[in-house]
Amino acid sequence: SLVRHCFIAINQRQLHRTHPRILITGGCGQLGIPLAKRLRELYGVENIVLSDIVRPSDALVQQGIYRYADVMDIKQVQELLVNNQIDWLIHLSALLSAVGEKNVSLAMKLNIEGTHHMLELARKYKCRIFIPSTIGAFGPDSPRNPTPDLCIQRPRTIYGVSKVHAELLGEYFFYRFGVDFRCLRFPGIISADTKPGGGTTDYAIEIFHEALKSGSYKCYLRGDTRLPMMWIDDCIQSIINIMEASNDQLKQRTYNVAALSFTPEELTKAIQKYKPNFKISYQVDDRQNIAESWPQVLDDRNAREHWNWTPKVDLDGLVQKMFDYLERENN
Ligand code: AKB
Repeated sequence: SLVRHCFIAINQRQLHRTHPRILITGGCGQLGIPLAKRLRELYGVENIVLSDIVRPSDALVQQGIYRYADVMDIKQVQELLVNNQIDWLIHLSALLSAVGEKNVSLAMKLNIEGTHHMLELARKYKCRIFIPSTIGAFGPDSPRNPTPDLCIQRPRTIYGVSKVHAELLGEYFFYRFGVDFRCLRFPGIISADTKPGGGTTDYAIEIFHEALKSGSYKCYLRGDTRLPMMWIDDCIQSIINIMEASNDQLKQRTYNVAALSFTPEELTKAIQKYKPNFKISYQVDDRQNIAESWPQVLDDRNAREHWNWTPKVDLDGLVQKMFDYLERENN
């Protein structure tokens, strides 16, 4: 009969599914949009569900499936996961470091309870789950140059505390329930086409916009504040690499990933190669304290050794890509 025929066809489609079906939460932020774009190229538009609580732009809707999902409402995410036969969860919803300090209760709710919900769903439905961590998961007692994967972690921001919580809980779910939890500690991520959402490393993006707009930038960090940073394409590639790595390759569940480290002074010099008249001045605020408690250089040798992590973009490459994109946009 027709019903039986359809049933067999659906089952065959499932059996022959070669790509994972992926749900991205908090997908309208700095990482979600470029990540969805790349995953759609790799695994097919129909296999990637981007979700968030914001109204998407027309362009975003045209790129593929977009659904409303609030990670505070576990049932809603559960329904999305079941209806779309999700295999991998990529949980990006979080308040970042600077904005988290301005709204600690919301950061606790979203970053901690949201993570509980996603880990529970990964356990229940046997999904592979990726949750990003950050250099913010380290604190003033951690070694800062370089900072290894395993060391003292006593962060002083709610963002950092919530990310250590995610690392520990994810690893607990892995050892206790076999949840395929994977986690990367990211440096400041620099991108041209998507904006960061209230972090301490945001200066390294704002500076480019101001260099083009006004030719000068007032930086909220001191000129000698060294922080680890990474170009967005490298970040996206690292997520894909760790998600595709075999369980044998992963000797641990949480890895540092690094690319470069620079100070505002060094970034200014690199910018001045393209814009010789560019000027920087400094007006330091609370974010300086946060930055000073974070790693200056991340030690990512385990990621390099275990699953061949290799970033591609250096400081000059990053500056060039940033100006290329922004100048194209302005014209
Ligand atoms: C922030 O500055 O809060 C983020 C991060 C490094 O996690 N960009």
